[in-house]
Amino acid sequence: MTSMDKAGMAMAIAITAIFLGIAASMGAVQDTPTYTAPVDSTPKVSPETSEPEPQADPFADIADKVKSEDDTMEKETVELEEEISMEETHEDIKEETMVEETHEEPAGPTTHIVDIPTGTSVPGCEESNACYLPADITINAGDTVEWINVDTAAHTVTGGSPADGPSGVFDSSLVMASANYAFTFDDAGSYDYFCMVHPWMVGSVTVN
Ligand SMILES: [Cu+2]
Repeated sequence: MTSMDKAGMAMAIAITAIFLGIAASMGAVQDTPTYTAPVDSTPKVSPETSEPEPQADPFADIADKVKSEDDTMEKETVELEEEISMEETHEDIKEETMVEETHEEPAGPTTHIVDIPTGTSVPGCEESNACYLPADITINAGDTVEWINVDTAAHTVTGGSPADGPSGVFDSSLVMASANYAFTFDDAGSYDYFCMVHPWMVGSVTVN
């Protein structure tokens, strides 16, 4: 054995002695009836291990998982918000286009004349669809139709049809000879009308 080995052995023995001493003292402590070892030793052991993190890791994992789910939801929310803002942009463009189209129309609302011809108080005009002239007219929303009774008899311009009766949308009541009746069509649609006195008299207004 070299002196170094001896020194090593001595060190080992010394260390072993220290451990034995500690073990003995711990045994002595445990034997002491007044010492409440579990309560006192537990807080001492915990800091010595200095590894509270492994215990916290499962929670950290859960926290990370929750956080990543939150991030995913935030991403989805942002994507949805982007889609909504894109739709709004499209609507804005549509509205702007519509406004431009409205501005491009120079004429504005117009009045269209429809005659109630002579001799319509007896049947026959319906054969050539000439009880109102023109019997079928197409106009734009906001335009007015003015019916002029050039006949010697009184007539009506009544929304609806002889089969279904008055629609209630418009009704001139009796328009006497040489009198007239006007109605402004604000809503697009197809409007049939007839004469309540002479049910063969029918016409229509198509509003674009
Ligand atoms: Cu009539």
